[in-house]
Amino acid sequence: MRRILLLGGTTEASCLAALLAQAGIAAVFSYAGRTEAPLAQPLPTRIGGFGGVEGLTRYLRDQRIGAVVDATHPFAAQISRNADAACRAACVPMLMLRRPAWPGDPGWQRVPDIAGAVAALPHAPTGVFLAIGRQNLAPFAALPHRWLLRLVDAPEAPPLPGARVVLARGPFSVEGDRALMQDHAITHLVAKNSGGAGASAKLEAARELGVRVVLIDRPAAPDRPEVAKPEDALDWLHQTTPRGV
Ligand code: 3Y8
Ligand code: NAP
Repeated sequence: MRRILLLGGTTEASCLAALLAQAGIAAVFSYAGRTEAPLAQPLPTRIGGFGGVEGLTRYLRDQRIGAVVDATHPFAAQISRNADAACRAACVPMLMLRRPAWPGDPGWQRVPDIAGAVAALPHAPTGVFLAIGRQNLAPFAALPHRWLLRLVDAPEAPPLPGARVVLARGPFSVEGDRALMQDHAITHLVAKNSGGAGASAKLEAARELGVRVVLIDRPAAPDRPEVAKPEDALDWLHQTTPRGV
C-alpha cells in the first residue's frame, strides 16, 4: 500500500486527516511551517517547504507516495501549482480538496487581488479590519486608516503604523467578530474569499453591523479533479489508489 501525501493547513485538511487516521490509511500530513504551533494532527506530520517543484517531485518518488490530496487554502496558490507540476513529473494522481467560494452578496465589493482591495478603501481615515493574515499587509501601509489586524502569531514589529493586533486562530464566531468590529468602530472589512465555515463569521457579523465588505477573489487553481468535502476525498482515494487504500 503506498502512502498518501495530504497537503494541509485548513479545516477541511484536518477533517480528512481524522478520516484517514480512523480508517488506518497510511498518510503523511504536511504543513508549510507558517505558524509557530500548528494544530496537532492524528497522522505523521512533516513541517516546512519541499524545495520547489524539484524538491516535491523528489519527495514523491523517495517516499513512494501513491496519491496527493491538496487540501491547502484557496489562497495558497504556489503550493498548488507546485503539487500539480510535481504530480505530473512523478506520475502521481492528485486531487484538490477545496471548499466552494462564498457566493456573492450585493453589499460586498469584489476585487481581483490585494492591490484591488487597497484601491477599494476610502481616502478619509476610518476603522478598517484587515482579516487577511500577515503575509499581504505592506501594500496597505500608505493609507491613513485605523487598522485592526488579526494574526495567528505575534508579529516581531508593528505590521502597519498604528495597527491594533488581535492574536487568534480560527475558526471564529459571528458573536465574537461582531463584538470585535463594534469595539474598534470598524466601518470596512477586507477579507479573502476563502470559502468554508472557519472564516465566514466575520462576513455575517459585517452584514449585521452594516460594515462595508471588500472581498478578494481567489487565484486560479490547477486543472485537477476537485471535491469540496473530506468524505468525497476519501472516496476518490479508494477509487484511485491501487488495491484501494
Ligand atoms: C499554518 C495551521 C484547522 C485549520 C484552521 C480555514 C480556517 C482558521 C480562517 C480571519 C481570517 C487567514 C489565515 C485563516 C483561516 C482556518 C484554518 C484558517 C485566515 C492556520 C494554520 C496555518 C495558517 C497560516 C495562515 C496564514 C494566513 C492564513 C490567518 C495552524 C491557523 C488570514 C487566511 O502568520 C502567518 O504567517 C499566517 C499565515 C497563511 C494568511 C496570510 O497570508 O497571512 N493562514 N493558518 C499552515 C502551515 O504552516 O502550513 O497553525 O494550526 C490554519 C487556518 N487558518 O485545521 O483548524 O480552514 O480557512 N488563516 C484567510 O482565510 O483569509 C484568518 O482572521 O478572519
Ligand atoms: P503558498 O504561498 O502557496 O506556498 C509558498 C511555499 O510554501 C510553497 O512553495 C512551499 O514551499 C510552502 N508550502 C505551502 N504550503 C505547504 C504545505 N502544506 N506543506 C509544505 N510546504 C508548503 O502558501 P501560503 O499561502 O503561504 O500558505 C501556507 C500554508 O498556510 C498552507 O498550508 C496553507 O494551506 C495555509 N493557509 C494559507 C492561507 C492563505 O491565506 N494563504 C490561509 C489559511 C491557511 P516549497 O516551494 O519550498 O515547497
